[in-house]
Amino acid sequence: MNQQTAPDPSVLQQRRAYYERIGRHKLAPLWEVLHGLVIPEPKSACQPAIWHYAAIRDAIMEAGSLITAKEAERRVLVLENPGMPGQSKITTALYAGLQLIMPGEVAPSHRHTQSALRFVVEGSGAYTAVDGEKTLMEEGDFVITPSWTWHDHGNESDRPMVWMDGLDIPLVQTLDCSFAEKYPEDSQPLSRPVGDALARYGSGLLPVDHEVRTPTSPVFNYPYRRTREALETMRRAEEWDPCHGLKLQYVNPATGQSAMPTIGTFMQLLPRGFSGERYRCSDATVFSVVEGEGYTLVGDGDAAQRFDWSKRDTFVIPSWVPHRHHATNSDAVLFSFSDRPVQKALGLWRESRGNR
Ligand code: 1HN
Repeated sequence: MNQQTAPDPSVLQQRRAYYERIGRHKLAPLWEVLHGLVIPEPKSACQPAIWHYAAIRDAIMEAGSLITAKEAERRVLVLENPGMPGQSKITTALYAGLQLIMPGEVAPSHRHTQSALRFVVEGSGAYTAVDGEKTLMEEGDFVITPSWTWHDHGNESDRPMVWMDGLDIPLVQTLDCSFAEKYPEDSQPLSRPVGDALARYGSGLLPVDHEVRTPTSPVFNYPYRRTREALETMRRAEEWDPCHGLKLQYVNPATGQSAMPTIGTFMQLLPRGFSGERYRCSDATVFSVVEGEGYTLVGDGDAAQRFDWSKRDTFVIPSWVPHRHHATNSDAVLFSFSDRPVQKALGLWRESRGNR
């Protein structure tokens, strides 16, 4: 951009008066805002942040004695990005929260146009029901609630369960296409046995006459046991990505596309002692630590922050912020999600490795 000399005060005065006049016609001068609109690279209100589970677990459990899941509808502590307080966002386009469901509770059935993912952080054996089918959830499971499907949750185990919710709420808000309604009863009727969707669509097979009607994966629980086993088998090939270790993306088996249309989901293995190379991408990413411990260096040089993490911690890296993952004393496994499929569908997504 070429430098220009500042205009004369009288010219500035004339311009201000002009802006005032045209404002009455619902008009505004682009030239005053252009350089803030079309910027050379992403500059986000979203800040890097980490939530240590050990530091917040008590607060999550305390919510369990202050309000029931039924009264709250969903008893969730929002993971608020500190750069966007009060906006219920973890990144500019996505929402995340930690949901608690106590033994014996039911979170009543409803549906909405926002798509949701659940990533199980603590507990075993609670369920979610989606469109007439229940799935029992275990730590590390990735569970999908597709847009406009009835869903309710319950906990028939004897321990609390906590999962991370990820939803495309800010994205849907931007597009003004939020619709929602409550089911007339707390729990929806079930029409298929537990495990049906995984057997039908998640075994490298599809029903012979399967037709793709919606973009969301027909598999709605991707059990951690299977994902972990895939990573463990793949590691024997010793083909490590310098930035990501071993990284897989969850896909819709009927289309080969991302499992959810608006949210990309990933699982990666960093072997013990892994020291990742610098990486950045245009999709702000939320990480949940499934196993192990390590740290992520966020940013460059003096401005770099070090996020030390261990099992059950959550951290977020904003768009285009360089970062490097390290696994210290053990193998580490990271789940992550972002708005990558949206950016890719629109031809916007970028990434860069190393010092670029
Ligand atoms: C929702 O429906 C759930 O179904 C969780 O568990 C979190 C946050 C905002 C709007 C709807 C759920 C939510 C939500």
